[in-house]
Amino acid sequence: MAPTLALVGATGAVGTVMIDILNGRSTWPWGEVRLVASPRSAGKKITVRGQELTVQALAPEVFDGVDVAMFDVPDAVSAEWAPIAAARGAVAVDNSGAFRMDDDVPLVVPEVNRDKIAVRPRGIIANPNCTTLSMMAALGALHHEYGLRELVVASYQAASGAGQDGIDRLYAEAAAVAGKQVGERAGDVREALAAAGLSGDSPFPAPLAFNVVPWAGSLKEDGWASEELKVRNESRKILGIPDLKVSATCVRVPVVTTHSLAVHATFERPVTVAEAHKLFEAEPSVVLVDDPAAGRFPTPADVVGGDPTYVGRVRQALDFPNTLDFFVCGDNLRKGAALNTYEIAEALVS
Ligand code: 11C
Repeated sequence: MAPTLALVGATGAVGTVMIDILNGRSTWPWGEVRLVASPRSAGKKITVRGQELTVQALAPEVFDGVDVAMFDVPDAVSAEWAPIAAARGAVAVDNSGAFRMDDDVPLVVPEVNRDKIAVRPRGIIANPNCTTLSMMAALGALHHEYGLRELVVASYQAASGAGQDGIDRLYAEAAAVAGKQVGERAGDVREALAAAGLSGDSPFPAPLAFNVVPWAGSLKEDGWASEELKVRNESRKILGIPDLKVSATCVRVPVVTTHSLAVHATFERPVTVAEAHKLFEAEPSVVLVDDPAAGRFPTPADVVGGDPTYVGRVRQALDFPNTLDFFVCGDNLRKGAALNTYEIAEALVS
């Protein structure tokens, strides 16, 4: 019998993208699909592959008979419910941060460490953070050939990383500054937002319109942001390099969807730009766009809505041996979240 798939968080920002992904797959290994959400969203109708489904309220019984349950919900909801799904016989594929660093939970990017899905003592597989994920296919391909040793990254993260609230806030701020001459005097963006009633209650700690904000996540020890530590710890676990040297600075930019990263990666062996290009071209989930003379490189405006991650601006670092600099862009709601989760689910039944 064809396996049963559940999607928990079917009505959220990532869940909505997941529905789009389910509807667009060219192959379909599943039988029944169950959509699950909070009691507030229960009863909603959503069409999946031509069939209108009713969203069910999250309860232990919804996992009975489910083979794979994908979770696109906040950390606390996953922490409580993924083990319940696993206890009822499903494999939980969780997109939250609740289990990623648990030794008994594999953290999987199929292009890089697909083999890890086989060993899952808790019945849970974790999906990485969208910032880490956006560079993993490209980095994994390079690491496999040249042995990654050090990684220094700066991220340029989209508002949708902060969920629907982040998207709504960026649009509201953009409307408040539209047509105004702001960004020329310290404080004038804040004044424009205040005049539009947008002085508080933002998911971002500073204005995002006409600005960049060097912060993502929550405050951790010694001034690090949680997002920066996730990039470090998750990269080490996915690539299987526990002592990888990593330093990350995470920055929010006024982009709705698609995270970008400037990557400075040092390898055990020398690697040329031509060799890196060849590897990127051979990786099906990476698109190489690297012709600066023609003004061609990846940008979020061109990448959003796509499944692959895009790589460009590949350079050999002038003053650092065995080091490449490059720029990656990935849709943080697709490969960065829903798509990778779905690819893990599909790998489980293929
Ligand atoms: C952001 N990357 O852009 C975060 C969102 O650990 O899954 C995803 C947080 C996570 O704010």
